[in-house]
Amino acid sequence: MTHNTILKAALALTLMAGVATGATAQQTSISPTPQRIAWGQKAFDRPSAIDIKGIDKADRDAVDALLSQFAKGKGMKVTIGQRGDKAVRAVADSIPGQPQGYFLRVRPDEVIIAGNDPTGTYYGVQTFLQVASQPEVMSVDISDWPSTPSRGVVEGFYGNAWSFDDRIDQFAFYGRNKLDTYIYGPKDDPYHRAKWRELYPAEEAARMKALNDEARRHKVRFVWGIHPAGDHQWNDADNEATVRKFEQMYDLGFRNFSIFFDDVFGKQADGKLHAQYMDYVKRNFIDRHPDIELFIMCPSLYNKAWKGSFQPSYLADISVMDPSIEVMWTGNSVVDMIDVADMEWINPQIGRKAFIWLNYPVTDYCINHLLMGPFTGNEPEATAMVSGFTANPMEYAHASKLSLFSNADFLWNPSAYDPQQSWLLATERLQPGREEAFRKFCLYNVDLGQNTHRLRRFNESPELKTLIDTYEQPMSRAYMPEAAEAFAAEFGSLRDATATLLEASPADSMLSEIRPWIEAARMLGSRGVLATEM
Ligand code: LOG
Repeated sequence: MTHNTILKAALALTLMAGVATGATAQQTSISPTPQRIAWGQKAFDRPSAIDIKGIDKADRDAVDALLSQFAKGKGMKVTIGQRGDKAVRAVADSIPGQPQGYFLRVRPDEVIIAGNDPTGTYYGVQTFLQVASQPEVMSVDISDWPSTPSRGVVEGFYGNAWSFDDRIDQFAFYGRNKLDTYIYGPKDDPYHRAKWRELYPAEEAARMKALNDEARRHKVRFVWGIHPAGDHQWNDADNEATVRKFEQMYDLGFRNFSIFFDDVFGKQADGKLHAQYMDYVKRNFIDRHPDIELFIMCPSLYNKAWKGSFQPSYLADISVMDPSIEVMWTGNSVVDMIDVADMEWINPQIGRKAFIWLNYPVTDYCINHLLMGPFTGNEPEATAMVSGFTANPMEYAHASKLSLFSNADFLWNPSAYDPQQSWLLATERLQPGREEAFRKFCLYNVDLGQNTHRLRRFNESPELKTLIDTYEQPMSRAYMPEAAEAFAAEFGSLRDATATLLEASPADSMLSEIRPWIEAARMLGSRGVLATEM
């Protein structure tokens, strides 16, 4: 590019940006995309204080979330409440009836946040915080609810488990993105798997309790999971050990539970024994605590490709379990995106809607890769056929948020989901002010490379690919200065983008977590520039 063309391009971009902001002044992109939204004109300038009506009756976590962003005092009037509360009676007819639904009205003289239930009120606040994140807050009416039940994460990978701080940070992120489920199953927590019979020692127990308490504050159901399948003896002693461990977790405050039977084979993978054991725990633990919500099982046969490796009756054997027990499923294979055909195959066999364990963006089987591309490949219509949908992430908790953000967006409102738009917004929210540099880096970290599970993403480094496609042939015949220039520009922009990220990395949890990949991308950029100069 000559200086002249750069100038022209820059001018064009500035003009376009100007037009765009002019037309959509201060309308924020809300994620997950609401089901119904009608924007109006400007309502008011962002207040620093709000005067809350309904504060005593409204859900405490919702009020706390509101007060984390605004001081309480003389200011904008905000009415908050739940269906049935006096404060929101005037809009009762506008509150959607779906679980976790809410109605939000932002007007020049008043804001109303009305939930159908406590989580709905909390989600109404989260949406309001996004609407009010601009200096000029726009009038809007939003009627919203999730299309998919139980949306979230299954921390179910092998290797370095997330840290305490990672998890605390994740729960706030889930709350903001309306993810309501976190299933705890890190294969390498000894008290989850290797030493499943042993109770957590006091110090560990206190930390687990702190995590569960924090999850609750963000309306996340922390599903505590146990993996006894490796050496369960299928006898009373081990059944009782399970209940004892669950009782410990119940006493710590846990109200959601799961049992994992994945990755065991032979006599440990007996469907009849699994079903009997699940029903035993249901009768002797779950049923004794009416306030327990979720009880989930991850079977040994958890994907279609493996059906030949287990007893032919495995799925039929577990299908007789109590119908309230959720059954996890990863799809057509271990690592697979979910479609309608997958659900049509599995649901009738287990006599219930499967609960999805999506093995993406987990990288425990391709650990030298980061999965930072758009979240694509799941069929929107399949979400109506699941009882829940959780994603197994990377051991890099912060970097996983890029994919989880879009997963949340997809599950909340599948028919409105646009992978590219969602990725653009996620990159902006996660690296505000540096989103262009971050996007450049991410686009070089999309594919999984050759791997045992054969999932590939071929849309990695598209700009570089275009250059190669354009110039490879003609360059083999004669040297082309414009090709060298084009390659140098692409490598140069990768080098500059990664320099920006490296500079910011000491103060940014995500960038410091993935620093080795940023260093590698910087080297690729610098080497590319040097090579083209040569
Ligand atoms: C494990 C899981 C692992 C994932 C990807 C399930 C149900 N279990 O093949 O712990 O993170 O694949 O490597 C699995 O997916 N086994």
